[in-house]
Amino acid sequence: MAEEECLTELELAIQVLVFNFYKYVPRRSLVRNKISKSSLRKMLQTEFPHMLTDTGNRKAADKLIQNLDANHDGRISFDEYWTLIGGITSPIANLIRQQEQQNSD
Ligand SMILES: [Ca+2]
Repeated sequence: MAEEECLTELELAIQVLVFNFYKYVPRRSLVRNKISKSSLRKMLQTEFPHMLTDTGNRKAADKLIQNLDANHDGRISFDEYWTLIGGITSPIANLIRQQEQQNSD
């Protein structure tokens, strides 16, 4: 990997997203590369306080986590985590598109 100072803002952002996943994978289960549902709940509350404001609501968080666990193995894989990132970014993309449309009117 190139020196960090050489990375673009986008590359750094991607690194942050990847590192964030591994921050919540317990060291002893690194091989399995999966996060437990309780760790994901902690991640939602700690890392997304502005974007996922409903996660304090345990029922809403449980429903989100259940939906993310696509293969129903009770754990969150990197791919399933990435679905969460996609779900968070897509409304932001829509908002930017709307603002740009309004600005061009
Ligand atoms: Ca899973």
